[in-house]
Parts: sequence; structure tokens; C-alpha cells
Amino acid sequence: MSSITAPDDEATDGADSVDVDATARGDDGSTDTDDEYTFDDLSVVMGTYNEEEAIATVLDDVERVTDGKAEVVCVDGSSDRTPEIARERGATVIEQEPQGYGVAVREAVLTPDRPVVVTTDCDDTYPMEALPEFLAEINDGADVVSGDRLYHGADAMPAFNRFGNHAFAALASVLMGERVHDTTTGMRAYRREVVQDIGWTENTGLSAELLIRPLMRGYDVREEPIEYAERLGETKLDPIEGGAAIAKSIATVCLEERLRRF
Ligand SMILES: Nc1nc2c(ncn2[C@@H]2O[C@H](COP(=O)(O)OP(=O)(O)OP(=O)(O)O)[C@@H](O)[C@H]2O)c(=O)[nH]1
Ligand SMILES: [Mg+2]
Repeated sequence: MSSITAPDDEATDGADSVDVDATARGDDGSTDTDDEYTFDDLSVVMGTYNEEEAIATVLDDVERVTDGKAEVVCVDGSSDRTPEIARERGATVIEQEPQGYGVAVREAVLTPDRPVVVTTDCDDTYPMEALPEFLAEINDGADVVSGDRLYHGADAMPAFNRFGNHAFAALASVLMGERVHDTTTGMRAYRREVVQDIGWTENTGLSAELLIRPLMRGYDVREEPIEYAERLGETKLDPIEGGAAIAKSIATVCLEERLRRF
């Protein structure tokens, strides 16, 4: 696990956050201590847009790994059977006209009442087996835990996307003055206050924004290496148009956060 520290302009008056390795915890992501979060405190949220090939697998994985305790919220714009399959598996489905990744995921992260919110894509690329470790990091004090797909090489990712994702991380690192390794990952855990307290503006670039704004405001943001698998079903992202939108979001959000400090 790599930990990112950033000066806090408001909350901790310039103090650096502390890098503390996660202590050993049980497989359910909890410890014996009563005041720590368990899977009963977790919402797994996602945008879903014609993902009928993947949704059963993704939701079954969440159910299996969290012993049926995590709540699932899908913000859905599908014209196929995706929402029916989600409802059959007990997910809360919010219907929304398809308007892009960020519009769906913003609604998804703002919906839950539970204190820990995990985002994922509904395409079977992200390992739900990592949920216990993500929760353990939150219990260890992290505000945001960000799945780093590039750490293990991301061989399942198309080469063009892999190159782009390395470039986005390099761009964001330079503009923030903090090294990050994967800015566009879809799998993260957040304390609910973090997503509630920050105003989100980006669409295709929302994933980068969800990392950059908390980091530049001094929240405890940690990257956690994760495996990344080949996608089930069709991609919803045009790599060229989407890539340009993400680069623009990174530049805009970094600049806004720098200006906000003055
Ligand atoms: N509701 C809704 N969901 C969306 C929309 N666009 C994308 N999504 C969902 O957002 C998630 C991310 O989209 P992906 O197509 O996986 O994009 P990506 O991860 O950049 O591309 P891949 O590498 O192909 O996985 C998926 O679960 C999509 O179904 C949209 O307009 N509306
Ligand atoms: Mg995806």
C-alpha cells in the first residue's frame, strides 16, 4: 500500500497526515472493536449502463465477499435487462437517463446513508475480494482508499488505455505536487462525509476529481494495489474523446484546488 500525504489547508493546519500500515484484521474487514465499521456499514455503488453480461457476477461477488451485508446501489440508464437483474439480487436501482459516467456515479455516491461508500464499475474488472482490505484501511483512519490497477501491471487493460492512465497519473502528480499512481480507477472507498462535503463538477473526469479534490484538501488518501480483470460486455467510454475529457478535468480540478488555497 502506498500512502499519500498532503498539507491540509484547513482541517489540520498544515500538519501532514501519517502513514500507518494497516494492522492485521479478520477476513470480514472488521476487528473486535465495536466502534469500527463492518460490512453492515458499507454501500457498494455503481453506474450501470447496459451491463447485463456483467451485473449478476458483480453483485454475486459483493454478496459473497460481504456475506450479504453490504448494501448495493445502481444508478441505471440501461435499455437491457440490467435493472431487473439488479433488483432480483436485492440492489436499490435508481433510474436515470444516460448522461455519462460522472452524472451516474455522482448520484450513486450521494445516495447511501451508510458511512462507508465504495464505488466500482459494473463490468467485472474490479476485485470485490479487495473489499475487506479497503474497509480495513478506512478503519485504520483513511478517508479515501483508491484501488491502484497499474501497480500489478494491468495486463488485462487495452494498451492504449494503460498508457493513457499512466499519463493521467503523471499529469496529476505534477500538477498536485504529490505522486499518485492511478487517477482514473473506478474502485475506491470513501468516508461518506468526504463525498458529501465536496462539490463535484466533472462527468467523464469524475473518477480523477474524486481523488484529486480530497487529496488537495488534506484528507488521508491512500492507494491500494488491486488486480484488474478483462471487461465483460461493451465499453461505454470512447478512449480518445474520453481521454481528452479526463485530461481537461485533471487540469481544471488541480487549478481550482490550487486557487482555493488562496
Ligand atoms: N447510468 C449510467 N452508467 C454509466 C454511463 N456511462 C458509463 N456508465 C457505467 O459506468 C461504469 C464505467 O463505464 P465503463 O464502460 O466501464 O468505462 P471504463 O471503465 O472507463 O472503460 P472499460 O475499460 O471498458 O471498463 C460502468 O459500470 C458503466 O455501465 C451512463 O451514461 N449512465
Ligand atoms: Mg470499466
